[in-house]
Amino acid sequence: MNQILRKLVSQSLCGVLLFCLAFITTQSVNLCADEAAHKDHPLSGRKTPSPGPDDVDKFIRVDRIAKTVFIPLAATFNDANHGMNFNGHYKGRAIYSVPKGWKVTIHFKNMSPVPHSAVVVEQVMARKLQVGEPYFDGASTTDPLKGLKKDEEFTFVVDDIGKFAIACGFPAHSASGHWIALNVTKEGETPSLKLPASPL
Ligand SMILES: [Cu+2]
Repeated sequence: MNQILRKLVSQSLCGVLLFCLAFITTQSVNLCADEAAHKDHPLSGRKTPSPGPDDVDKFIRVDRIAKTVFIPLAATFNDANHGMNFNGHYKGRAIYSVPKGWKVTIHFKNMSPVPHSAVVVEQVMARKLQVGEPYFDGASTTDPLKGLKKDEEFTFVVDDIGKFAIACGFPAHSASGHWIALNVTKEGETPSLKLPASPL
């Protein structure tokens, strides 16, 4: 009888321990996921100031060996330009430069309930009511005219030198300033991001 009781107690202790372990593991996985999200996308909020020159490293990650550039891109990062901004900037005032032949990965996140999207077009197209097709293969979120995707990553190779825009493809947004600049420079140059000291 005593033996059966001991066995029962040890079995239930084991169960409790397993439950605790599972709980702790889930919690740490959640923490890791949160950390990863924050790493990709610096914190935003309606009243968050637009990032300036000191914040550049948070908005561009460069791998010189793999020749890749990673850009976290938050639509409606804050209230600037009535929310029609990327990472708090608009009308081309944030300027990414990437040398020809490099691969660019953009992690798009829409922080607002209003539809937004991202599509890379020639800078002259950014003034149009509809910005049109992406200039580089794969350089847009899915169905940019509708802008229904909230979180999407896309990768493309910049195989032409010129002045481009990362524009919102939702009708009239880019014409209202919802775009930032992407310049494709000569091969051999260093990727960079210029952020203005103060947004308009
Ligand atoms: Cu938009």
